[in-house]
Amino acid sequence: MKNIREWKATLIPYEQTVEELKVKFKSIRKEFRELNQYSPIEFVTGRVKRVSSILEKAKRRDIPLDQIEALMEDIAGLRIMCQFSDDIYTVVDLLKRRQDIDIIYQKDYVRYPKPSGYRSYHLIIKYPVQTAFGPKEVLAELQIRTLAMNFWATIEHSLNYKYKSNIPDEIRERLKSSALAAAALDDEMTEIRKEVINAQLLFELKSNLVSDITKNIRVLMVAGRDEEALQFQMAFEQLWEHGTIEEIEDLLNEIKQVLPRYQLFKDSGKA
Ligand code: 0O2
Ligand code: 0O2
Repeated sequence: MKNIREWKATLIPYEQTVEELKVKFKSIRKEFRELNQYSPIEFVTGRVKRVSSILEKAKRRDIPLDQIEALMEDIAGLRIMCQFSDDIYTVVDLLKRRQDIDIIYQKDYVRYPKPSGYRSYHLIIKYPVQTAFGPKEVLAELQIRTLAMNFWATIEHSLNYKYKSNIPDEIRERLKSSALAAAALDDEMTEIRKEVINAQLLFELKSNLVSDITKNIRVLMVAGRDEEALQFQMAFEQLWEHGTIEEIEDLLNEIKQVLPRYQLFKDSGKA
């Protein structure tokens, strides 16, 4: 049986793994933010299992004490929280492309939830750390989940703790249905996000068309073709508020047809 000092020495590489990976995963978020891009990572947490929990799990799983490091995969644990379920798979792809971690296996409890209702994507990895005494490879567990999945898992974990894993059947059933509600919330948020993105794209398209139309009407005026310019201006004002994208596009094409090629304003970005 290890003494406190020996446990400390055993856990140092795990502490280092958690600290290093926290910095690395947080910097993925930072990079996206600095480039003004959406980050699939919302936040990152991590911990090293306490010695009492390691010993308790070893006993529960019949893991010989001299094989803990080889057989206990979650002594170092990191959690990556995402806003939307789709982001989980984006993060998994990002992690699979990294050269500093070696993925040993994965468990997709997002598509295939556990009987308890638990959802998360798990990656078990091997990570090389440089210690004061040379290189060492340690196992770590990465849990990737949405904020809703995390909310559910945190509460379910604390209830399991409170009831010492003997949660009454009635509460267990209610937890299962609240897991379904959390999954429905994730789905609904994903749908809302898609609609918002589509609305933004339509808005951008409309803004570009409007900008091209007004610039080409100005070209007509400069060319002294005031009457046509006025007609197009009036047609544009009618479409501006309630016209469809197709109608506005048609109007732009009409204007383009009456303008000589060399006078055409083609690209709103290069005016
Ligand atoms: P809460 O409210 O659940 O967050 P136990 O002895 O059962 O309490 P054990 O087996 O030591 O706990 O659990 P573990 O896996 O060591 O986790 C200890 C605490 O760290 C738990 O919180 C976890 O939720 C939290 N934690 C934070 N980040 C991670 C992570 O990346 N992986 C894992 N597995 N746990 C993480 P509490 O204190 O029980 O409260
Ligand atoms: P523990 O039991 O102390 O490790 P397997 O042997 O393949 O069935 P294993 O090794 O239990 O699975 O891994 P699994 O099921 O992937 O779970 C690993 C971790 O995921 C757990 O570590 C929890 O942090 C989390 N987890 C899995 N199932 C649940 C669940 O139903 N509810 C909650 N809240 N978390 C879950 P632990 O807790 O240290 O488990």
